[in-house]
Amino acid sequence: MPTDDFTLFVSDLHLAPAQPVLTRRFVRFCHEIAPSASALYVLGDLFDFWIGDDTLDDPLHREVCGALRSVAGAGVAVRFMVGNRDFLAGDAFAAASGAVPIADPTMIDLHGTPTLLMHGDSLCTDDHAYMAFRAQVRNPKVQAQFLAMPVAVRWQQVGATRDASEREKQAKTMDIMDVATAAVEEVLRANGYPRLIHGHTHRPAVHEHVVDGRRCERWVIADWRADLAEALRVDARGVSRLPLPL
Ligand code: LP5
Ligand code: MN
Repeated sequence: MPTDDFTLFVSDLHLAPAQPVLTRRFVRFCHEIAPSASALYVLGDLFDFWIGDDTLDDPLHREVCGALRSVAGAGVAVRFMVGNRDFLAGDAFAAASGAVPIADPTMIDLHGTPTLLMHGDSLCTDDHAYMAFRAQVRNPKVQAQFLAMPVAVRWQQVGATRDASEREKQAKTMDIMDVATAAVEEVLRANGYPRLIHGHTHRPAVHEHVVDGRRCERWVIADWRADLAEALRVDARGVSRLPLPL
């Protein structure tokens, strides 16, 4: 298997108009690095907030969709999983970006290694307040009501929700906001003990889980910051972290 056959994973970029440096970096990544890959997987929270596909004309959204489209146009399989910030990205976003939606979780084979892809938030099962919130906002009826509101009202609600979330996070321990080992073990067991790749926690690391005597690696992707960003690169030799240029 040639080592130039590689797959890239990014997550938690949190692209937002207030952080143009991140968007510049993403566009550069899409033009200079991603076109050489066989596939690019975006594993959630590409956007800091996505309040509906009717905002596709926002300058940031146009720029990001254009960049992704150019990757897809180069023959790269571009795949997109939603995160807890951009789960309202739907069919119109997919059409505009050329990124094909994938479910959370999704199992793929990478050079013979079964690999499970997730955003990671659904593994934070000790965070009961978040799990209740998640169940509520993933309810299609709640989403339809939200999407029926004017954009300005949606932004107000998202702002209030973000503030409430930030307040509540202050009172939570780091342990509670991390993935729960029991949830990780359950998903590994249910999927035949694969390698797991996820984001969400912003705690880049590689963990080893021994489940029913089977050894599984769990790779946590880093979030993007003004001074540091990375992609995970997987080729026939394994997984590595690829620092991205400013
Ligand atoms: O995102 P992150 O990593 O900072 O925190 C998450 C959890 N918080 C969230 C909330 C988002 O950050 C902000 C809202 C996104 C809105 C998406 C847009 C579309 C909305 C569509 C609605 C149908 O995901 C945080 C976890 C943390 O990860 C670690 O896993 O702890 O969870 C919380 O903080 C949730 C709170 O504990 C409970 C929720 C409080 C919200 C109450 C809403 C009140 C305002 C209502 C206004 C109308
Ligand atoms: Mn997230």
